Amino acid sequence: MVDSMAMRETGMPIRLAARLSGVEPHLIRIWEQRYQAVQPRRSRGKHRLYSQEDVERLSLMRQLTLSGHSIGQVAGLTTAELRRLAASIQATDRAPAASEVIPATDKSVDACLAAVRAMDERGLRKHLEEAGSRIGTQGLLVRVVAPLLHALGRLWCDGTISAAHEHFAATVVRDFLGDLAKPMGNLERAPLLVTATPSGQLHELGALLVSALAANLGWRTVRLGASVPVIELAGAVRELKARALALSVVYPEDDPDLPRELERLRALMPPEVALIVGGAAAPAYREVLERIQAYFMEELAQLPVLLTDLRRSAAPSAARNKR
Ligand code: B12
Repeated sequence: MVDSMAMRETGMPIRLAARLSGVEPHLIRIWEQRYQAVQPRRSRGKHRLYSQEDVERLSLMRQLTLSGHSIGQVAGLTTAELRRLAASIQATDRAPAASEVIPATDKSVDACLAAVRAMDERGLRKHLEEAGSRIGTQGLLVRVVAPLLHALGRLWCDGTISAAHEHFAATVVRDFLGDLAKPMGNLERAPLLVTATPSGQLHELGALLVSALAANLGWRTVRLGASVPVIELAGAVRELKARALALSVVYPEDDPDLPRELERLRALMPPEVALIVGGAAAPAYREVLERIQAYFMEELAQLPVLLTDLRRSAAPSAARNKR
């Protein structure tokens, strides 16, 4: 079992690093021993402990090797050089995604878009429900709802749909996700995840997607909604004895106050509570996220692995305070 507190302070074990990066443990060891691709710290018991940056390096090296580079060519690059190289490859010939957890968009997205164009709420809900029963809730969230939202952004941008269509769709999707995020069954002993967006971040559907996914994985979730001041976030996490706080950061990507606010948040939160951050604008705040050792997730589909791990390694205080 992973001691999450130790994990936050000193790194993660090879098993979790492998699952998050998509590189098998034996390959990680080979890349490390032969090519010094990463240099994990060691625990007192001499186990390897990987940092978030190690995981990112492994994930980038995986993309690059899958797209034809040899590990010897890329292992010595700095993390910034790896990012640049991976981005240049993606721009031309998109390499397979880091963890291959980014499945294809489901066919129902087109039907959902047609319902949005017709502003047909019943139709949109029907397509979402039908997809959910066909591919399951996780599939629905990752392969239908997220791609649908991305498509709406593109169509709004190129003028194919109006702002009214986008507002309509966001409203229906928000209600739909809200239903999915509601607690199911007896969750007395389940770990608790608080979701929100921080001050200045008004796009709330990423946080709702996370709530719905966590609820589907048997977590209790408390949704605080959009643009929540850090003092309130930290207070709620303490009061609720949450296991983790998930923040969605979508727009803008250049809020000069957000890095300081995130640092304050980390300092105000109990150290054993995991801070998870995702959303399209999150990479723009990568520096501060690394500094405060937040779990930075590029894809919603990476979340189940982390939640499963956090669940297994229930924080001591949460375990003591089962409600
Ligand atoms: C719905 C929507 C709105 C709604 C929001 C309603 C609401 N209640 O949330 C409304 C209509 C209000 C709106 C307003 C605006 N919007 Co808007 N909006 C969108 C849209 C279509 C979806 C947004 C969304 O929820 N995305 C969240 C998820 C679905 O996407 P994601 O960030 O890529 O996250 C993925 C993962 O990272 C993960 N994830 C997200 N969060 C988290 C968190 C954790 C912990 C984890 C693990 C994972 C995770 O889930 C996603 C799926 O994989 C996007 C299109 C898009 N591409 O996202 C535009 C978009 C974000 N909006 C945009 C813009 C420009 C605006 C406005 C400025 C428009 C305007 N001129 O008024 C305003 C800004 C308001 C403000 N001050 O913030 C731009 C931003 C472009 C940019 N980065 O510069 C986008 C990208 C559209 C576009 N193509 O141009 N918007």
